[in-house]
Formats: sequence, structure tokens, C-alpha cells
Amino acid sequence: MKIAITRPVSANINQCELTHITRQPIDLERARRQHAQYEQTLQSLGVEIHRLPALDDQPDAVFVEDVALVLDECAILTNPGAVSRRPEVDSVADALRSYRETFFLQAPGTLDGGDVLRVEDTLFVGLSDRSNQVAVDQLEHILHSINLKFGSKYHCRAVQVSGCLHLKSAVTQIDDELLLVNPDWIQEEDFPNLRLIRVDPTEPYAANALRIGDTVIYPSAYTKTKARLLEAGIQVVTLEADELAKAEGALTCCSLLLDDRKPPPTHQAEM
Ligand code: CIR
Repeated sequence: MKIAITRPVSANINQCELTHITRQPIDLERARRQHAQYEQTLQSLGVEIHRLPALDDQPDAVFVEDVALVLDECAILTNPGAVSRRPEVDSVADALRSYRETFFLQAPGTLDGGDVLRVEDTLFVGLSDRSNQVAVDQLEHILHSINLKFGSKYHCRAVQVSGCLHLKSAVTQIDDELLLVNPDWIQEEDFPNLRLIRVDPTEPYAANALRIGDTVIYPSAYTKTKARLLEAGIQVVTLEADELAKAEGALTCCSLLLDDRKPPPTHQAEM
């Protein structure tokens, strides 16, 4: 069973962090309706929702993706790049403890989960306004111990991000070995051996898609890029996501996805 950890939109979403876009009023009720539709869409694809209690004093708390990385073997809590977002970590850590062994990144390392794109064993990590090399080094150290314990082969690949908030504003996975990218915000050469589809140039924010199995959940606003996805044979379910987009949030940001099964057995060294 796949689980999505989510959190309701904060009553104070209008005080959210903004880095690359201009502040516009966010209609709280509309944002909440769209968020509820997001949860329902996940449920319709067989995902169970684990909804955390609202954190109304934390404007950006709906964007749970930024606070942790969840692998089959462990969960790694981040030290978010925006100081205002650090109080979001503890409650997500408490929730994840019931599913996974937890590890923590530490200052001066900073990382937002939105900067981590996992493609099989590779964790592409965006070096952005929010995430730094110190955090990448800490992450590699944690992954090394996980690899030794479970026989897994995780490794990090740091990539430069510019012009947008997070790596996953610029690139997400939409099928096995297929990425959706905005080439203005990342270097396409950083993703060798993968096929890339570019967003329509008039839709720069269209690279964030949420893949659930064989389906991609996608914002209804990006019709031209959606046509590219359909042409590539991708199964797409659309929803309205424009209200939280005013908080610089996209679809992947609003959930932490995990499989509710026990971590794989620990690795037995061969005699
Ligand atoms: C922030 O600036 O942190 C929030 N207003 C938006 C975070 C969006 N998260 C994401 O893309 N993973």
C-alpha cells in the first residue's frame, strides 16, 4: 500500500516564503478545496492519505515534501533552507518514526526535499538558494551507512539549479527513464542516460508532475505541455493547482510518498 503524508493548508498561507515570484493574495478556501482535490486524486489512484494535524502558525507547512526524504530503508529529515520552515520538521519526524528509521541533516547543511529527485539509485540533489553542498555531503554519509546495512546502492549527484526555487520545479520523473524538464533552469547534460521531454516554452512552471505508478498527476493550467505528455504516451490526470502555485508550491511539494511495508532485510555479508 502506498501512503501519502499530507498536511492541510495553513490559515497563514499568505505569509508564506516567496523567492522567485511576486506576492499575490491567496484565497485560503480555494487553496483548501484544491488541496482536498489533490488528496482525493491520490486516493483515486490507490494511495492512502496520512494527514498530519494542521500547523496554522507555520505558513508553508502544507509543503511537507521539503522536510524529509523517504526511502524504502529510512527517512532523512532535512534542515530546510528557509529558517521560517525549520519548526515544521519535528512533527513530520514524529509521523515518519512509525514507518522508518530516521536520520537528520544538520546545520550548516541546508536542504529542501524539493531539491531531491530520485531516479532509481541516484539522488539528484539541486544546489539552489535552499540546498547546499554541506547537506549533500551529510546525505552521502547517511546513504553510505544505509548501503552497508541493506546492500543498496544509493548515491548523490549534485546538480546546479538557477532561476527557480527547487530542482523539482525544473525536472520531475514521468516514466521509467523519462524526465520532464525546463531546460532554462537546469543543465540537461546533468541527466545522462535518461530521455527528456521539455516543457512548452510558454509554460515555464510546467515541469513539476507527480508520478503515481503509471499515471502522472498534472496541473490543468499547462495544456500545451500536457499535450506533449499525451503524445509521449503518458497517462495524465489533471487537477487545478493554481492557488498554491501563488505560494510557489507545486504538486510534488504537497506529499511525502512511501510504501507501507517493512524495510528490506539487512544485508548479510557473504562468507
Ligand atoms: C517555500 O518557499 O518554501 C514555499 N513557499 C514553497 C515550497 C514549495 N515546495 C516545493 O516545491 N517542494
